[in-house]
Amino acid sequence: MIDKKKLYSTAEKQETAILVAVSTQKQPIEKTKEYLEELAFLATTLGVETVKTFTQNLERPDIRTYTGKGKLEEIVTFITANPVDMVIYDDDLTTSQVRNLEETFSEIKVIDRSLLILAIFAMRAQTAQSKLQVELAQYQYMYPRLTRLWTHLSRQSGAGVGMRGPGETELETDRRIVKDRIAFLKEKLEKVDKQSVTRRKERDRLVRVVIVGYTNVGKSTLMRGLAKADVFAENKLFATVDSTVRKVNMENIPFLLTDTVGFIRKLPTMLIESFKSTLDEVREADILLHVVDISHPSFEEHLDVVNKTLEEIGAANKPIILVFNKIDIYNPSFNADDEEEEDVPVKETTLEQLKRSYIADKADHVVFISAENKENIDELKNTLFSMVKEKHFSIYPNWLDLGYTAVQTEE
Ligand SMILES: Nc1nc2c(ncn2[C@@H]2O[C@H](COP(=O)(O)OP(=O)(O)OP(=O)(O)O)[C@@H](O)[C@H]2O)c(=O)[nH]1
Ligand SMILES: [Mg+2]
Repeated sequence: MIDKKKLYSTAEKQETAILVAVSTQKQPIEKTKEYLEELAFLATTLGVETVKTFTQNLERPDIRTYTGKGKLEEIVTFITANPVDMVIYDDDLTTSQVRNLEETFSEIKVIDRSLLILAIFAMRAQTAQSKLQVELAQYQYMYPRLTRLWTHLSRQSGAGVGMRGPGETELETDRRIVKDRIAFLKEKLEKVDKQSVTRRKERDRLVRVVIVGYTNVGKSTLMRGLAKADVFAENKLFATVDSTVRKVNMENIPFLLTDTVGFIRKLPTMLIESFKSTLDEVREADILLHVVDISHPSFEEHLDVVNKTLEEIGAANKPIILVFNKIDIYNPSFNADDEEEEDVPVKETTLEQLKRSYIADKADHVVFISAENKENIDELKNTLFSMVKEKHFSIYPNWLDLGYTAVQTEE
């Protein structure tokens, strides 16, 4: 398999990139700038340093070279004077765009948004299942795009796609090899998926609570707080790619709490397809804890992205608690609508103010917390517990007769 870790290795020297995005009528320049910040964060996660960003206002991206000719020349001039390792585009590129850009930039790598996200997933995958899921998604991404870049990369990695028979045309051979590999991975993944379905079935039929949300909002930090689980949390995107499940007891009622992969704007569709089994955890949830990073200037857009992704995977319309996290660093001046509050320092935005704000009306169950500082966790626990209890007694109406007593345990 093409080893993205090797590709973006930071061992010798930090790789550098320039980022490119186009602003359209639908995507004003402020949005574009913010998306570029996210793209730079994605690059950082892979150890790639952004040295410059380029944006251009266009009706729509150019079908041949994404940006227009003038901007392309500007980019070429820049990279001639300041050599970089790659050019990263904030949208997905078509095969012909990749081809044209590769020709223009010659030795410099051309990377698009999906490729970047796939590389991060490849770096983060821990279990055999998620490794297979990512590899499948990578090959599915690669198949329609088999271009010079890929043949070049595959030769470097020296495995998988690189093994071609002599005398055949490279691209055709690559296509066949990739196709075979996809079929092989699908079959292997199906077996692993079956095992995880069995594993899920074997778990007690306990109430299942799944933590969902945009990437880097604090899902794993919350999981640690609620389940005392030793899960990995980091200020990087997609720290979590595999799911972690823990059994939690609240007042003698057990339930399962799952931390899982985060979502992002334009999550590559092949990742959603390949991660079907991981996302089944979300689909099979009884209750969702949707965590939102309220300190992020675009938290409302993130909320929409997550809701849309939940719809896409068939997990909408579940009982949900909307958990606004990171209230300790929330700065309301980010909200353009709240101009009067522009100068209110962070500390003065009290929990009470948040509860009275329009944000509190965003769902039936809304809780404001700081997972890191353990602020207002009790309110979250109470809300969650009453929902878990209701569901639990609908599954086990005779729970109390089974010898379990619902005593109030001390915190
Ligand atoms: N200030 C502040 N930071 C927080 C809070 N909760 C989490 N963080 C930080 O936010 C970053 C991301 O936290 P994670 O728990 O890894 O987030 P996640 O949603 O699991 O992220 P992914 O697995 O990458 O999708 C870490 O640096 C945390 O320390 C909070 O309440 N306040
Ligand atoms: Mg996480």
